[in-house]
Amino acid sequence: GQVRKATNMVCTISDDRGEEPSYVGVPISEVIGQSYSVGDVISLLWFKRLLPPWATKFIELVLVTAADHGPCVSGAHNSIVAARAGKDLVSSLCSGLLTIGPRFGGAVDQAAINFRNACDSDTSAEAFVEGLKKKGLRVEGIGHRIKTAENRDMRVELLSGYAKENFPSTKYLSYAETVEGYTLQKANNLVLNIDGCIGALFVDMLSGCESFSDVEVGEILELGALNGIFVLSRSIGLIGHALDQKRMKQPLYRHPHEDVLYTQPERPYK
Ligand code: Q5B
Repeated sequence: GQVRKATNMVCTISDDRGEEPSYVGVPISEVIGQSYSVGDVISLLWFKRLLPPWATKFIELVLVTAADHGPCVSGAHNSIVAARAGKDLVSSLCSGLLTIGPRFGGAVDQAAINFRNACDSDTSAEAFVEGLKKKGLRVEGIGHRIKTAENRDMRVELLSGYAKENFPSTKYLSYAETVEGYTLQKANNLVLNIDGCIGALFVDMLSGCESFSDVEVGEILELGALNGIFVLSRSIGLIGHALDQKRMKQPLYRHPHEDVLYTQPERPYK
């Protein structure tokens, strides 16, 4: 008889063996024929579900809103420097992507986890913020280099506005806004930032679309899927910056001496 051989890989999201590829069982002809959106495809391949239109529209709004934030942010800066050093497009993109982390663009999952836990356990904003401070931790999703209470981040306003109009509930966003109310008493740049807004709203979305159990929502956050949304979105901008530099044939970047404080000590030996 036939001997069953153990496979070396398991895949649960797509199949390319038949006449046409399929995404979580949906043939590509249906994806195209029924005009699935990018949000639908992300829902299928990342969450293995088809989510309701208000949710997939939100995913797409995040992709559009976080696609670029100018040349001065860490990621764009790195992509620009790499492109000007003559690196190819993929390397320039990767150079920018590698700056995404806890301080820049990669605070989405941790912000979501923290806001969710604190909200679900009825922790006051003060206890939440001061508890993190005691542990020497920053409040992920709070704070911005240039945005302040007086110079609000339009992206946060737009995403919050959409959610308040279209989500069944925005209780985690409300919690994050209460935290912002507390942190703004400490410094006026400790605003709810784009990472924190996306994080809180994703928890509202995942909890509100009735497709996931509480455990599954927690698992999605632990997997890092929400930072993945920022990575996907910002890749659009990073590629744009690399192409922009190459198109203009910009020369090698060198940081100006006058912008560096040189403080090496006197030579301690002969
Ligand atoms: N302090 C974002 O800081 C930034 C605090 C805090 C408690 C906080 C900071 C931060 C948490 C991580 C986060 C996402 C590093 C940001 C993004 C995408 C972007 C980027 C763009 C785009 C900014 C000065 C003093 C210190 C700190 C205290 C600051 N934040 N304390 N909790 N959250 N946030 N990241 O202004 O006593 O002097 O030591 O880490 O959510 O990445 O546009 O640029 O689209 O590209 O550089 O929007 O907030 O100030 O680090 O010198 O801190 O404030 O402990 O206190 P700053 P720092 P002290 S959105």
